[in-house]
Amino acid sequence: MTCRICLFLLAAIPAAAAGPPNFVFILADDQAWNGLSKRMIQDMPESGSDYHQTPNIDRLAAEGMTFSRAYSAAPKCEPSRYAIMFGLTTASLNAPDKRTAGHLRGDSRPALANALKQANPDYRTAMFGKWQLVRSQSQLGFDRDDGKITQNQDGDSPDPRDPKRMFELTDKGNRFMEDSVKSGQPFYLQLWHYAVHGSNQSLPETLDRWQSRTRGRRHRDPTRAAMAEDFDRAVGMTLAKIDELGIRDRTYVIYMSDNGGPTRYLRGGKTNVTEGGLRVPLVVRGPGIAQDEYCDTPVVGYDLLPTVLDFAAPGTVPHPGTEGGSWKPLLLSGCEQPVERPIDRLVFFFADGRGRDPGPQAAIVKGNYKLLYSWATASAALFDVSRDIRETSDISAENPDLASNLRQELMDHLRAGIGDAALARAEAGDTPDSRAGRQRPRRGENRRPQTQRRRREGQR
Ligand SMILES: [Ca+2]
Repeated sequence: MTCRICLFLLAAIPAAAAGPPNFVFILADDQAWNGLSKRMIQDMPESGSDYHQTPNIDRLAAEGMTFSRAYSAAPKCEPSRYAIMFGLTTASLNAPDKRTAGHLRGDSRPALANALKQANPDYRTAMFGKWQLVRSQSQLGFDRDDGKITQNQDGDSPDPRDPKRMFELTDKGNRFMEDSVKSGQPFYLQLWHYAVHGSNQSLPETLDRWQSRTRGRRHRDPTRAAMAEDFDRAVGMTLAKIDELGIRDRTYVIYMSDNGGPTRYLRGGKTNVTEGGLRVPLVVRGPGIAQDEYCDTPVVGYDLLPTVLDFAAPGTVPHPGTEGGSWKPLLLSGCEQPVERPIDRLVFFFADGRGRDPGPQAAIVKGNYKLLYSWATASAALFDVSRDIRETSDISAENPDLASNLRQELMDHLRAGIGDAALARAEAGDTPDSRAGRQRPRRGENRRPQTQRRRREGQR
């Protein structure tokens, strides 16, 4: 172990010598925990796809650390992204869905790019791709963005050679990296892809190849597999540019999905706070991180803000109230060091229960234990997800004190975030989204006609 730590320290020296590191944060949309051909748990075949092929992202994982138990902050796009930007749980942001984002508590806080530029004004920042947040990219600290296009929910593209606009935003990101290197400035680049959200789009020739291939059991939709392959190619173009520019040894690449998706293994999927909705692929590569490591420490999307600050400007204290913790000690120790968070719990809250089973839910995670609470049944269930990843055995009866304490801690956290009145409404079945559901869709939210209808893959 001593020798391993020495290697980590030696590997970290070039980054320190080269000045502040760069960051490329690639966020997939709706990619399931087992949506990559790379397994998220080394000895568990079900943790990888038996159909999709993602060689470039798999290679990235082999060059860095794969997280077996990474959680999105929420089981849906907008709240998950808000939480990443502000380093807070969606409950504390009071942003369980985009319709409630108008009264975000995070609005007065510096978002990730704001905080990074405050810590070191030399940083150039850019955000390309799916945004969907109420406040603009520039308000949240980005120097460059691609504007209104980011309100395109599905990323549907009129260009058959650019499915999901994946190559367009990759090109923008590559040009931004080139410019940053030319100017001699460190950079933070967000590439928030529209892939692999439905509706499925891919290059025609890619789809042709997948139509004739033998399908898997967990994944079996050729239109989705073709989109995953094209998306992986786009990620490969970003990685190739990093190598071409000669900045791999001072660039951290973070690859993650914004929420879970269909796995045919884990319980639930998108819009559930069960493992299927929250557990996502996460890979981090960069200076000081050993190759081909797996880490089963629980981490969450709202850890990214303190992680980036810790690498970019060591010693910078995140804004008071930040709930995420830095992954830096963990990444540089081969998963030996813990993630220290101001609060010793992960909390998930999803209030949008309109027409969905099982309705509004919340969850709290502490160590191996996870307590799920459902407003539809006003009941809680306790799981040891280290042994029961599929959440099949409720152990609350055998652990009544633990279940009771976790439930109380969860409700206290929610109450502090959304307030007594909102919590009382949730208890009464009147969630923010059940009320917002009666509103008319906002302008710009209408989808383009789908080019390839997504086939449902047994999400539940
Ligand atoms: Ca999503």
